[in-house]
Parts: sequence; C-alpha cells; structure tokens
Amino acid sequence: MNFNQTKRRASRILLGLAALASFAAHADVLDDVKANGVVKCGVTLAAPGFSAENNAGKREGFDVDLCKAIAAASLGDETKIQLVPMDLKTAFAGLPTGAVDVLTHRFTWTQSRDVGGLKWAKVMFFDGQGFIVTKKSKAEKVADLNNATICTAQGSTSELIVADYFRAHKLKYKIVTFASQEQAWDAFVARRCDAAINDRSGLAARLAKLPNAADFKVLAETVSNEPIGPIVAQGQPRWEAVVRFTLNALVAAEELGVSQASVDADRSSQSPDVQRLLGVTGDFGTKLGLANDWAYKAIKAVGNYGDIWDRSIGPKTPLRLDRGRNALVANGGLMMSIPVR
Ligand SMILES: N[C@@H](CCC(=O)N[C@@H](CS)C(=O)NCC(=O)O)C(=O)O
Repeated sequence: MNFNQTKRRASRILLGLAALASFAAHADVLDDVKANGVVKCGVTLAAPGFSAENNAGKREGFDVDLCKAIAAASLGDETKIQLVPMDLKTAFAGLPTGAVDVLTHRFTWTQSRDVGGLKWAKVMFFDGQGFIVTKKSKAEKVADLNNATICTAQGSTSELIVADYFRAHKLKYKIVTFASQEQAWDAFVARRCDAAINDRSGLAARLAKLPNAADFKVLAETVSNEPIGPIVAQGQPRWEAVVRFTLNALVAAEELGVSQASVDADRSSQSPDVQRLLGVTGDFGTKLGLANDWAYKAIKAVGNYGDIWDRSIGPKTPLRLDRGRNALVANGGLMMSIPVR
C-alpha cells in the first residue's frame, strides 16, 4: 500500500469513528436521559398558561408540567428537568442534535413535519387557529377581513392556512410575516396589521398578559385543525414510547378518576385498570425501560390531564379556556387514552 492509499484508508477509518461517536452520543435518548439524570425540554418562550415565568421567576404551565411528568416517570423525580425556551426557528433543530430530548412546545403535528424527521408522541391539545382583531375594527367574522393586513410568524402553520382560507372564500388580503410569533404579536398590538392569526390557545395566552386585552376580540370561526403534542427525534422508539405513555398515563388517570389528590389512596384501588396504571399489578413500566411506579410518580408530580388543564389554562386561570374538544371522549370531547393493557 502506498502512502496515499494508507492516508485515504486512515481518513476513512477516522470518519467512520467520528460517525460512530456522534451516533453513540444519541444512540438512545432514554439511556442518555438516565445517564445525565435530567430531561431537557424545549418549551414555548413566553405563553402564560403553557410556559412562562411566574412572579417568582419560575417557569410554569402546561408545557412545563408535561416536562415534569416525563422526568418523574423516567427518573422518579420531577425536579430533574432543564427547560430550554425555544422559538419556531430554533426548536425543531434542537432534537436531532440532542440540545433537547423532547419538545413540549406547542407545535402542530403535520404530515410534512412528521416525515421530515420529527415524531409526535401523542396529541396533548386539539387546537385550531383563529383570528384576532381590535374591537374598534368592527369585524365580526373572517369574511369582514377582506383587504385586511394579517400578521403571521415565519415557519408557523398559519401562512398556508391564511392563503388557503382567503383564496377559498375569495377574499383579498396582505400577509406580513415576522421572524417570530412574539414579533408578529407585537406588530399586531402596535396596529401594524388589521388582524393576527394563531392557535386559539396561543391567542388566549397572549391576551392574558395584555393590559388592554378588552380592546381586542378573537373571531368565532376556527379555520384549521391544530393537533398539538410533544415531539421527539425520529429513530428513538424507546424514548418516544416513554413520552407517549407518560402523557397517556395522565389522560388515563383522568378517565379512571385518579387525581393528584387521590393517587396515594388509589394504590389500594380494587379496579384492575387503576392497578395496572399505578404499577400495582403488571410490568408496564419495565416494558418501557422504567420503574413500574412510573405513572404513579408522574400523576403524583403533576396530577392527571384535567388537573393540569385546570391549574394552567382552565376557567379559573387568566386564560379561562374550557375543555371544549379537549374534553374526555366520555364527556363528548376528543381526548382519550390508549388502553393500558
Ligand atoms: N401551532 C403552530 C404555531 C406554533 C406557535 O406559534 N407557538 C407559539 C406559542 S403559542 C409561539 O410563541 N412560538 C414562539 C415563537 O415562534 O416565537 C405551529 O405549530 O406552527
């Protein structure tokens, strides 16, 4: 072998080793989470009720609670979380690099995002987009927005929704696109646009922190379906299952009447469903690579799905969101658990 051949072979081996090392770094996110002793969650920047700092400077909300539940299930301790606030531009890229283990950020499950390398574990929120306008504008329905200027954020699902909806209804519009939702919202509030569009929950969250919220109104029409849920990187079936079944356990708990307040007593329940969920019988935790009390730990940490809803975004919070289509199927909504069997 001459010098050049040796050099080429050596560099091929080095490249192979580098590829192996980077693969090994993310070989299995569940193993990484256990080794690091922390779950890194990408969360929404500043949406009250979902992920925002409270007066004590601590981030709280629905997205944060889901992160805590995942940490409680996988590490037995809901405090072992690292919250990474991310915007639309940076969030998706954080999964394959391992900057975050899961996005509990409020992103919509779409076909192109899914086949593009992101894996949604389960729907945590059935949302839909709506338009917000000033009360002064007198617009009552989307049809009144003919010739309107609409603020949107780049990379959000809204751009296509606006284009499709306005074309279908033969309305003229001008779209103004900003680098982030924050900027789009600020521009709308500063009256640079006649209307803004976002997930209805996102509009409620932003209105909740606006001092002059009474000057605005969200139009009644919901113009899209936005199934929102936690996302993991593709190729991580064990971790994806942990995230899916942790969220699922919170929904199952609500269906079975197991709440944060009752979960300790419920460990003595005679219901086979409750016994399986709480790890009293069966090995549903072990099969996920976790302890058998994984779901008990998650429910103890944050409560069931309804507990989280009520505490973060429900009728008694500034967002005042009722369950609507997120009610349990038993109550006429769309939310249901995958059977724990
Ligand atoms: N669900 C839509 C919108 C997502 C979205 O806009 N998220 C909001 C939270 S409600 C946000 O503030 N993102 C931060 C940002 O983009 O700056 C999507 O998946 O495209």
